[in-house]
Amino acid sequence: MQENKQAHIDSSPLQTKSTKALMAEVSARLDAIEKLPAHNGDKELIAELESKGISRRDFMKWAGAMTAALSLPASFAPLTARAAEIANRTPVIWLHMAECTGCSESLLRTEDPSVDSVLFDMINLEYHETIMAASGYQATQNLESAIKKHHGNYILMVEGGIPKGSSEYFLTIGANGTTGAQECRHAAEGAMAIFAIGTCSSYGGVQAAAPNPTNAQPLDKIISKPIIKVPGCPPSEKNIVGNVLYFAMFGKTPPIDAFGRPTWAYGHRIHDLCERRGHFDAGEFVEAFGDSNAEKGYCLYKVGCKGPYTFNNCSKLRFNSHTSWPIQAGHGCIGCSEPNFWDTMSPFERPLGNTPFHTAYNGYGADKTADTIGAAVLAVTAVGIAAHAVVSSMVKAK
Ligand code: FSX
Ligand code: SF4
Ligand code: F3S
Repeated sequence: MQENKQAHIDSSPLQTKSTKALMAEVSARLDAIEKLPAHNGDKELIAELESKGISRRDFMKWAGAMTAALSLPASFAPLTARAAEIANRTPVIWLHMAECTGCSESLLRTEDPSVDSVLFDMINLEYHETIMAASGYQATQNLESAIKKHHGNYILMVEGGIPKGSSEYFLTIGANGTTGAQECRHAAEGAMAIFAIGTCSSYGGVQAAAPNPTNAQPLDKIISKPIIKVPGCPPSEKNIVGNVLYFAMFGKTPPIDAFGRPTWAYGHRIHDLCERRGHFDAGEFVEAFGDSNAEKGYCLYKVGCKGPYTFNNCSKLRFNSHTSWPIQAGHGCIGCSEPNFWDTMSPFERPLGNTPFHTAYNGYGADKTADTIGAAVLAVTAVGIAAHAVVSSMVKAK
């Protein structure tokens, strides 16, 4: 189980202040940010969006949806829009550790740019190895000067797991052979906020899967400052951008769950908001990939879906400009935003059944119903109609 060093900062500003007072506070914060120099000079977000075919009206609709996603009252939408418009004032240093770069790619490689991806382009990325031209000594120098120039004022984003201890040298970066852990510790010193981007940086990810030969660790095992975790392999662009906006507006970490994830994004079980949930409740399951039930869009539980144990908002916000998400595409959720999912959720195409599993909410209890149903379904799996009857009666009885 993951330790959570940040539980003490888990409180919503709306619980302690009136909406009006909070709006005034956010507005004053944004006024102060607006006075800072913009990193790309006269480039304005609205003009950039319009050049990509996204109108101001679309942008305001996006701001409304983002405000709702952040669990803020609708009256905050103009403030969310403003925070987005001035996102180019805050410098961001993005470090790559051991990973596949999928987190960056999820934001950068989009054929049909969304507000989120254009916004990400506008963000003052002072250092990001995937997109910068410099390499070798020049890159190292760029990192150093960004850290010095913006000391105390930059957001540090770290992607990837980090080898620790005697294994630290399994990951060296740059011309001087600095280890990943050294680089993280150094860059964390002057950061005003730190984001662990992706499951690797949040929980260790694929590198930390058994037998973890490089002793890869999550960022919170390397540095001791508070971290905003944005897991997912990769996380959606909305979850990255939403947390940046939240930090700009409130100057603090959003409320988090027991695994350190912001509850606005990771507060709901995939299973509870899944478009196939009606089929689960009705006992209608895909029995094998490619069967006629798959064509009908039935539930993927029996082919391994881990939606009942996974907390994320992909079913609501989806990926690639809201186009699709894993379950819509026809494969079960593999639990990619949960700690240690490579070990605990695999094999990915087989159900967990009643294997004990620890979720962020109430331990085993949160997914008890799904487990019970899953176990019953597996027991009668040979007779589809019987399974249907068993599940239906259990669902009615609960
Ligand atoms: Fe890859 Fe990022 Fe997965 Fe990890 O995403 S998409 S392996 S979470 O660190 O690059
Ligand atoms: Fe959706 Fe998976 Fe739950 Fe089925 S088991 S309803 S596919 S989340
Ligand atoms: Fe990951 Fe499951 Fe969403 S695999 S992307 S949490 S549907």
